[in-house]
Amino acid sequence: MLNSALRCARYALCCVALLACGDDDTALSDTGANDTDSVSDTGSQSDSGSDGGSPDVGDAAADTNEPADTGETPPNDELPPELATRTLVLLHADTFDDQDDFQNPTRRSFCSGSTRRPECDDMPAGWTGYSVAERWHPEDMGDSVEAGLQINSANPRGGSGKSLVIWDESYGTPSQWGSDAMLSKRLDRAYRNVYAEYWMYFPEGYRWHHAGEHGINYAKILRLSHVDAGDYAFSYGGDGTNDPVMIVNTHLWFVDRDGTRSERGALTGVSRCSPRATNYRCGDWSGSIRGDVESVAVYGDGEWHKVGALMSAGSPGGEDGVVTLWFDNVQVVETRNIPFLATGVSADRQINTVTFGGNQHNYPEPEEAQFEQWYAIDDVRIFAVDPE
Ligand SMILES: [Ca+2]
Repeated sequence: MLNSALRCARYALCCVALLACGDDDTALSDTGANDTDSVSDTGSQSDSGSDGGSPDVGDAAADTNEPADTGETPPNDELPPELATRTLVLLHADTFDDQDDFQNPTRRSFCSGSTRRPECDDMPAGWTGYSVAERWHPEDMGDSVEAGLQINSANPRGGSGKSLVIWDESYGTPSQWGSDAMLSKRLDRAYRNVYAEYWMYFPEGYRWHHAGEHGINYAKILRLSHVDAGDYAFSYGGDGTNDPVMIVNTHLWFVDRDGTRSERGALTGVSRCSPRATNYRCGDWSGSIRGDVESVAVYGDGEWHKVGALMSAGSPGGEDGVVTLWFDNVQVVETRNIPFLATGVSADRQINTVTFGGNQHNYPEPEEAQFEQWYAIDDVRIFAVDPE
C-alpha cells in the first residue's frame, strides 16, 4: 500500500522545491508518441503514418495559442521528492477549467502543423494539436454515442471546473488497437530533460479485457517525444514524424490462480528510439520500462491519481537515456541506459512535444455491443528539468 503519511511528508518538501523554481519561463519544449511490446502495433491508428502524416510547411509556432492558465497557480503544487534538487521550469499547465467545451467534430480529426482536417478552428487554448480516430461518433450516430476527445464539466478533478475526458471504444482483435484520442503540446523548443504529469480518473468499474484471452490490455496516456520541425505531431513508426519517443501506458493484469482471479495494475513505459527508420524498436534493447503499482485500486477505484514521467533522451550513441515514473508522487520505476539516440543521430533530437491520451488495446465487449467507457485527465503540467 502507498504510505500516505510518507507521501504527505514528501509533498511538503516538494512544495518548497516548486516555489523555489517559480513558474516564469525561460525555456521551451515539444511532443511524443506510443506503442508496446507483446501486442502488435499493426492496425494502430496512431502508429500509422498514412493518415495526416504529411510534412508540414506550416510554422509550428503559428498554431500555438496562448496558454490557458497563465497567471494561475496550479492546484497541485507538489512534485516528486526526487525532483527537489533539480531546477524545474514550468512550460505548460492546464486545469481545463477555463477552456471552452470541446469535442472532436468528426470521427477522424487530424489537427497539427499544416494538417488540418476538418478546419481545426476549435483547438483548445494553449494546445497545438489534436488527433482522434474512432468508430462511433455523434456526427452520424447522434447522442447515443460519444466523441472520443472531450473537454467538459462532467468529470472535473476537485468537483468543479472541467477536465479532459477520453472515451474508449471496445472493438478490435489481439493485434488491433481501438479508438484513439490525443491532445498535444509542442514546446517552444527541444529540451534535454522533460517532466510531465497528469491526474487521471478511471471510474470504479472501468472494464478491461482479460489479458489471457485478448493479449495484454493497454491504455496509452502520455507520450514525450521529438517531432520533426514543423511536422504533424501524431505520426509514429518508421515512416512517421516522431523519434525518440517514450510512452506511458496503464494496464490491468488478471492473475488466475487456484480458481481465484486477482487483479494487478501496472504503469509501464515503452521506448522508441532514433533513427525511427531503422531503430524505432531500439535494437536489442527491449524498450520496456516496467513499474508495478497497486492494482485495481489504481485503475478503476473512482479516485484521482497522479502520474509523473521524466524523460531524458541522452546523447547519440551514449545509451544514457533515462525514464522515471511516479505514481501519486512515489517513484515506481527508474530505467537508465536507454539507447534513445543511436550513434550518428543528431544530438538535437531532444524532447519537444508532450501528448496526452492515446490509443487503447482494450475490448471487454464484442464490437456489436458498441461499448464505450471514459476516463478523465486533469491538472496537467509540463516542466523542463535543469534547462540549459
Ligand atoms: Ca479541472
